[in-house]
Amino acid sequence: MKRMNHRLWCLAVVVFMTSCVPESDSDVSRGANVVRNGGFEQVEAGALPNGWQIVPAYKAKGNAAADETTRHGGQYSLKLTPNSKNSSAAYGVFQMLDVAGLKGKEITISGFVRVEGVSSTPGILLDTGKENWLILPQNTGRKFVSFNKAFSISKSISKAGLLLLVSGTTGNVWFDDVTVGTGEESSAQEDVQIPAAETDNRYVDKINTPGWQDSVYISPDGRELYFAYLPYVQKDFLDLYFGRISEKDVKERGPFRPGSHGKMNFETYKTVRKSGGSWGRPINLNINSTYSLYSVKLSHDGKELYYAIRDYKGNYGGDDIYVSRKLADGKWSKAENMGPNINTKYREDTPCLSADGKTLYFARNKQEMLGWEIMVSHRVNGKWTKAERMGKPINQSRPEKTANYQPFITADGKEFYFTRIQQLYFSRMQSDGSWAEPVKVLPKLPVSGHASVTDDGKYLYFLTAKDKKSLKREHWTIWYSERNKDGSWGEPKVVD
Ligand SMILES: [Ca+2]
Repeated sequence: MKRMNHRLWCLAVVVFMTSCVPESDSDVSRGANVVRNGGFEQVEAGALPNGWQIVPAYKAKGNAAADETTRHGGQYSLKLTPNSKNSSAAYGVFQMLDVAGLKGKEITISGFVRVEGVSSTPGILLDTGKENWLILPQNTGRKFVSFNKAFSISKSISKAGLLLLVSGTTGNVWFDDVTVGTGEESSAQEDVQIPAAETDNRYVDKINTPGWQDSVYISPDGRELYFAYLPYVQKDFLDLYFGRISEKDVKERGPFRPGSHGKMNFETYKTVRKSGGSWGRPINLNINSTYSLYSVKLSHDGKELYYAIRDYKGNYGGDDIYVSRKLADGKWSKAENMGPNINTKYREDTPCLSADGKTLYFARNKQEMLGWEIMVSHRVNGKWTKAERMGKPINQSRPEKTANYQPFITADGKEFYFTRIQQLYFSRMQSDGSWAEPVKVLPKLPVSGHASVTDDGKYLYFLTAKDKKSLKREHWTIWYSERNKDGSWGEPKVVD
């Protein structure tokens, strides 16, 4: 699925959940929570099957109709024919589900699909305020193939809709025997994120995109690159597809993302370096949810992941710092708040653990833009001590007039990188153990931030603006620099 399509799908879903969802339950299926008419039998050929409606995404064109000539058992299938002028426009049908029967359950979506000649990937979305995607094959070779995927549904959902979607300009997709089955009680708890059944069902095609890249981090071994991503909705994009949403709306409510009902959130992706040196497809981390998750950093043993979550109900206030532990299957455990010695009613973010795992650096802000200070906490007998401000010269004497944030300490503990008002600085540890006066790392760049350095000291990854037109934070991209023999950093290069 191309990223553009994903973005449009997102918008389609937002329109769906915010403007189209019936508040009454008169149109929901009952009983065994099986999708009504998922076999598409109670219908006339050429008509839209009963119980299904067109997803009201603006200007997404196509046709949905029962087809008696192409079917998987039964009398009919549902044929979707995308016919939008723009290949990224999503088209599809939906129906509301019985939300009471889904809450806190493990559910399975299954059925059969045949895909021919579409210019983009079809998919099924179970929208419960959280995206539950089932991405389907782009071509099934003129035959029906089965699909089946399980999802854990939170107890706190208030609506649920099932969407069958395809984007593009050409081709046909047939669905048959679409079923939503419920199983045992889910282990999902109230209002916590639910790890996706798979981590690779949502992705972006590239690392640097027209969307918003943030908080990049290179792993200690240089093999994994993490970054926060937000498919920023451009004004021209809105005008093109969703003319009813004004720029004022975007300013007031933020850009749009499904699952958050009008508020868009950062998600963190990971890409792994391939044997040839290029980066693989960025994969959505399983701890992402309906909040902004950003600024991830690994412990050096790779067993812990530290990060920030913005404006989450479980926070002490503002952004808080969380930790997840690596599970046996390679996924990350659910977000665990680091507690009141680290987190407060103020904003805490950009954590960074020392290589020995005993010191945690992060940033705290007590006001709006300025006022960021770098904090430090120590792990003593497995517990984190009450965080204290780092002294000068990393922090400054008038914090309300400046900002120091995004700390990073190198594996040898001798170089300390951080951002001071949109410029990367670094300080070297002196022989007496104190930090030298910080200096700019890349003084030629107009802006820079979020530095991390590989353990071998050879590579620096960071964010910057490619030119003066890109100075707005949402237009920065991910760059790197290679260490020169004299210890300085070489000409910055964009990551592709
Ligand atoms: Ca906080």
